[in-house]
Amino acid sequence: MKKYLQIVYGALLGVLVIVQSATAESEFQKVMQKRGLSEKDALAALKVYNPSGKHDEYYAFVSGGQSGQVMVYGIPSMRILKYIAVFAPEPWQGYGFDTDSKEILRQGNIRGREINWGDTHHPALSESDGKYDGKYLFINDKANARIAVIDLKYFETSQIVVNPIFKSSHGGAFVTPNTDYILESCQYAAPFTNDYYPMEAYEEVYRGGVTFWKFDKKNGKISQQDSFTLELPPYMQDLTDAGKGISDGWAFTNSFNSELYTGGIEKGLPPFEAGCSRNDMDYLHVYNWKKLAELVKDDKNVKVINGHRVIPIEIAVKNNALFLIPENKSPHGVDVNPDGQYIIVSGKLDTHASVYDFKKILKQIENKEFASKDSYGIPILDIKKSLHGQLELGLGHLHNTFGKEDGTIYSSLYVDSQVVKWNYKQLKLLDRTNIHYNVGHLEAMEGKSADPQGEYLIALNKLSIDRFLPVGPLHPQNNQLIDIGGKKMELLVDMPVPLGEPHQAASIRASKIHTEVRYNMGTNSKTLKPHVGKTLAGQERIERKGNHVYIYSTMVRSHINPEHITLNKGDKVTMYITNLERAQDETHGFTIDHHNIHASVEPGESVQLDFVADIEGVFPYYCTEFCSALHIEMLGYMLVKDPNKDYGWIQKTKIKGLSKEELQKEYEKILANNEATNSVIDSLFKFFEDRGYAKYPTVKNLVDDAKDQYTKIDSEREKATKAYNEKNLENAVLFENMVWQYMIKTADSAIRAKDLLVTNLATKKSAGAKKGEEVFHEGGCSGCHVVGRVSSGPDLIGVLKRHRNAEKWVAEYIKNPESKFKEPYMERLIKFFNLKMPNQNMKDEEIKDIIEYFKWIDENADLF
Ligand code: CUK
Ligand code: CUA
Repeated sequence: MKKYLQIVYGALLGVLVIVQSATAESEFQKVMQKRGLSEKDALAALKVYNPSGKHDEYYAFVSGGQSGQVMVYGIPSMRILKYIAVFAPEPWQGYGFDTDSKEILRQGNIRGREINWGDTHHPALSESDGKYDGKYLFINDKANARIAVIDLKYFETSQIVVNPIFKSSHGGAFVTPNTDYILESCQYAAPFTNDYYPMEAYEEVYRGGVTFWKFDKKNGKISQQDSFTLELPPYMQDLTDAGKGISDGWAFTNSFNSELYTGGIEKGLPPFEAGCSRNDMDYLHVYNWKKLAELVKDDKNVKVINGHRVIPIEIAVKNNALFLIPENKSPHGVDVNPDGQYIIVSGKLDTHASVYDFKKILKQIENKEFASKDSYGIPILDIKKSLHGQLELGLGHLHNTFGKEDGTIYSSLYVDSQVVKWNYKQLKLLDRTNIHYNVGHLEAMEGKSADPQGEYLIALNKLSIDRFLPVGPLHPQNNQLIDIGGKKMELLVDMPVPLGEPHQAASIRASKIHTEVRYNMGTNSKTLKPHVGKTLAGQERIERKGNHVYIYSTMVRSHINPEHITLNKGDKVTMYITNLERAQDETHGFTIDHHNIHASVEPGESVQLDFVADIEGVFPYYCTEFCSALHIEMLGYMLVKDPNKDYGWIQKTKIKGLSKEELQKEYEKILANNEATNSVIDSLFKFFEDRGYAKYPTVKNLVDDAKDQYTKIDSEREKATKAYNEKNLENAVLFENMVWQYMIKTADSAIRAKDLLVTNLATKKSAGAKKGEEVFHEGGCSGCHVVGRVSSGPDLIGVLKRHRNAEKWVAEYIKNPESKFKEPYMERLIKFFNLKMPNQNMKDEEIKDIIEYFKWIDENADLF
């Protein structure tokens, strides 16, 4: 066991474990024992654990199902990073509660009706040459046939489009290899128009289709007028994938109702589920989107429905752009392999996976070699001539994702609750592993791109039954992480998903995502243009135009300007809020009580809130993010009076203040205090200049923030002096207090910057020095000794120079302090600090390391 752990340690950490590991090892075993973990568990834990501050290797974007959101988590840690609000209001982000985000959410209105939820299924990352480029994410709403665009610079929804002719859509979002189009195939067939047609009109009028949403990569928007739809028979199209490599220009969509069955269980007819799976075969739709995109340019090839261009079936057929191939009944996933030659169709009701060969398909198309035609006139290819082959995988094959090695694919078996690894070229089974219950989609890293990365796989399971602490009848879903880096798949960890049902995930290497941390001052985050309500410091104001009141306000640590807003009942209010911060992560939230509004105002952002002040009363407003030590004081009052009422009887009370002498004392005290603080700040700023801080971007950001805060001091000081000269001592004290607030904010950033700069500049610690530092802190030395200044014990800089034969002397002293107390130098120190160093029972090895640490301190003495 000991040996085994040494190997594990050695292999994982890449270090040689020698004698000292005996302690670590037994600790390790103790914890394993206490928590009832096996060696395998411990190994799995090591593979997924991120110590504080360490980032994950991949992002996973996971559909949030019925929440209408997208979930983002890190892999391998499975730590949730964000829920991106898409089709549903989300208060934390202010989404749907401030005016600008409401505009995005309302782009999803259908026939004038607000839709406040969505059923998200398939996230898709934007691609360049079939590879993920990390710029945009797209997600569909199955329930309402909508597609949303998320800008990955900001992780915010930037657009929602409503399909003008579909009533539901499942097969989206899937992108073409350069993100020219986002594909969205219909699911439940319905008339394209908004008219009533009885079910008996199913064959004649109900239709399926695929919509090609034109995406403009430059401005990050779908162009609705450049988008179009290919009409398809009402076969209940399911999932879709776009071709790539040799099949670039083509796309593939499967379906499950070649029977054209229309249900009617309440009339005594067999239900949909029986009727839709009566035939042995359904249809894989094969179409040439590049050709369709050409055809649509000519008006005579299209009919316009609800203002949207549709290419009729017969036009597509006539132009050799649409074909069908039989597939085993009611399949589910369809996935094009990384080089584009093979199309894998999942069996679902059949135990076999089918691998179609695009070369064979193309040959038949070129030779016009068709087996037959369907009742809509679409040519049908021979299945045998199209297949590369089939392989029996197991029960309930739903989805696929590709591995790194050529030909490897991983498939989910919903009924068998397994993940199978196989080779689709050689049609050979390689491995299978049990997961928990009912897996739907699965995602190996970048597994649907042209460049799969392998390493990890997530299984998105529908049921969690007994996996987690019970939370009532509605269970979380269960996403499981599997290590696929080795020969055998290894299940690593379960993650409860407390949102909606996650269908598909799209993963991407973390280094490909480049986000912004702030906006240019006064930006409307939804348009990325300057906001009409952009307000800079000093421009805060309240303007009234009739009964419409415009409030131009700002937020900055730690006040909201203005702090009093008095309105008449019935006033329409437009409130603009600009977050004046430049510092990373200095978000302010804003709400006015009882008004159902909330905004999250990121650094540099301006937001707009619109509401009617329709109830009389006093309504505090405040910042909803704990943004500084004075966050709770970040408040104001909205006072709404009824213009028809007389409030003249209200007595205004005056607060009794301090005496003149007391105020004068207060004033002098705070002046002195500010001067002292200022000299600390000066020395910090000098330190930054002397050390070339600007070379380190994160340090520079912090210093810039500090300087930014510092510049605000002058005007407050002016106000203080002015008040003092006008003998308004009360205000003089308060404004000097404001000076101090800004100094504290300056120091707050500056001290963080200094710590970071020191870490950047210091020489590298030896392994011993590193350990020594740990021992120094853990052993309690840092309770009395602060490096760089005298605290309750002496400063340790130069401790190795203060004694003859110092290394030996210091070692002896740590080991046995009492032995030195009688030395004259020590007698003086003890008297000065009125404290004797206690014996901390350090081991020799630890003392050696501490000395190494002291050497490192001396090497870097000028940094402290
Ligand atoms: S679907 Cu949910 S498990 Cu919408 Cu891709 Cu298959
Ligand atoms: Cu701003 Cu709290």
